[in-house]
Amino acid sequence: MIVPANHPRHNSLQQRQLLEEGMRAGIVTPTGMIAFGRGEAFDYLLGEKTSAQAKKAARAAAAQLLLAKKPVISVNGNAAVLAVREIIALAKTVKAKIGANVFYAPAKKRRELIVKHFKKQGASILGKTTDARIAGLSSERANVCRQGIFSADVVLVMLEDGDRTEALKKHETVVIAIDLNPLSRTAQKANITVVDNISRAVPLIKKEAEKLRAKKSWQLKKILRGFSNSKNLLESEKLLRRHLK
Ligand code: PTJ
Repeated sequence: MIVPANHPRHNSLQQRQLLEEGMRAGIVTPTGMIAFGRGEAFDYLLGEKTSAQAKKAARAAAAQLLLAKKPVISVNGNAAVLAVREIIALAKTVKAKIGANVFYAPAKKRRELIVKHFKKQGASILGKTTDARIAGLSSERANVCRQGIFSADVVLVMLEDGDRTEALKKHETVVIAIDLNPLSRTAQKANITVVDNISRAVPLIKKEAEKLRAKKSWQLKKILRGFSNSKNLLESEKLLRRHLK
């Protein structure tokens, strides 16, 4: 189906279609549709646009990724179909590896399909096979590549359940999350949370990274010192409440 360009809900309908196609291709888990629906509801309440809080968090996220020695962008089924080109572009800008990591079965098959999906767009990513486990996770999310997520100092996660952020933090990894729900466990536990739709947040972090690329490391660290995730999340929550009044 072609979504008419002038339809008032064009972006949302297009994303739904990408998910539907992704599910038929075996990349997106059926539960991913539910997760997406939850995100859409939050996006609606946030006015479907990037907030000032999200912009601040995106700047901090860009600074953190540029400071990282071994940054990795972790992608699951939803992220792969919703933002494949944007993720590749961000990875190039901040010199990050990309790794497929999924929760739902058939995990190995789905990771292979995600790797293939990125390959079609010209990017080689990790995750086809795994050779290490993140401690404290009993789900498939524990299975990672030693040279990727396992040894990363900074990991960007998006559209996720909360367990892994907690486990990664115990593993002494700095976690940046993209999550439309400022109250979610992932959002609350991450070091930096960008409360925005991944379709807007990923290009925004890239844009910020391009602006910050020439900065010295002390200048990037200063940006991080000036950012409080808890305050930023509280502001995002207030924004939601204002929209509900
Ligand atoms: O591909 P897999 O097997 O790894 O599946 C992963 C899913 C997405 C099914 C799984 O991680 C899951 O169930 O996630 P949750 O617990 O529903 O959490 C998803 C979070 O992402 C929720 O807080 C949503 O509000 C948020 N979210 C949904 N869509 C978007 C989003 N955040 C940013 N952009 C979106 N488009």
